[in-house]
Amino acid sequence: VSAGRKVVATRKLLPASQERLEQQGFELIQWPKDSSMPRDTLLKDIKGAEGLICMLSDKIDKQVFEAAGPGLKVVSTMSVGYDHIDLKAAKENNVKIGYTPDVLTDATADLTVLLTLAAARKMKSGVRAAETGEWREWRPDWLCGYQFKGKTLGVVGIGRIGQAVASRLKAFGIDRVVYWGRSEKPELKESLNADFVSFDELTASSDFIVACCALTPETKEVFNYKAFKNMKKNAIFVNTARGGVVDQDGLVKALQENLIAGAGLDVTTPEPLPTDHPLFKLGNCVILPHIGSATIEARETMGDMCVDNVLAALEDKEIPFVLKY
Ligand code: 8YV
Repeated sequence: VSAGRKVVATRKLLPASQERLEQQGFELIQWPKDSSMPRDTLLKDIKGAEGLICMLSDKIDKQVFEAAGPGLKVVSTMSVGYDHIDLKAAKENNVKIGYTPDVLTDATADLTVLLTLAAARKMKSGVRAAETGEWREWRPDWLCGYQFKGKTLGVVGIGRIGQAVASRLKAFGIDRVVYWGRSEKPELKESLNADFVSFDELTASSDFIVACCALTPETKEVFNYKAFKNMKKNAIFVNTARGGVVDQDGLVKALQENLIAGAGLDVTTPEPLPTDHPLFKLGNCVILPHIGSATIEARETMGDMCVDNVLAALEDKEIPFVLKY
């Protein structure tokens, strides 16, 4: 039935996802290498496709929709974030967007806690010291970091992931949770005893500051030098959202000047971050290669959801995980 109907994937999909698409008889064009499909290949291969499976590093803009032609029904992104998709162009071209919310909340919240602990307890310097022989005598003041008990956590973007981070860190002893975002969420007073504050109050009063927000015009580079300067000297800043919420030069300067105690980043600008970037030289900055959702459980489910979204759209059924935009 579906012979000749094409689905394009910008990455090599998990085997289970490939099988499901091929069993349905769709022609699956995927980039065969361990990298992402180059843009010129995407613009060529997308012509006549009905479905596109993509990731955050693919820019899905007007040009892509135009290259696809009128047959494109769905863009199915293997992510909860959708800042890489031009929603206006999607609407103009009558293309639905499928995404993968919820199933990566736990994985990403766990990794946010990991980075917060790593930065707070000077893990990078500790690992280096252990591996290089810099570890000699025990000293009472060596590699001392900060603990959570009685401290304030500031969450920028307290959606699903931000709330999961706050409840985890409360179990570590966090006393007060403050948040800033698009709007106040009164129900969070009940569930997390969390208070809505201004961005300036959040940065000035928090000991741990986590960015879990979407990248939007309001959050773009909201963490700039001025914001870091406003933070406490003992503040730990963690970003598992998008590199674009940080003015990275401002962060480098703030860390070099010890305006804050440390940072943990799972996201940077650009990605991958060049290995000679000054952030890598700083002992008080831990960097991971955007692995927030990288658990077997989350990624398998994300892969399934992605295919569910494509198959539903191609069968003209309701898309199960559709982005309402
Ligand atoms: C994805 C993410 O792994 O879901 C998101 O928004 O940032 C990660 O979980 C990444 O986007 C790959 O598409």
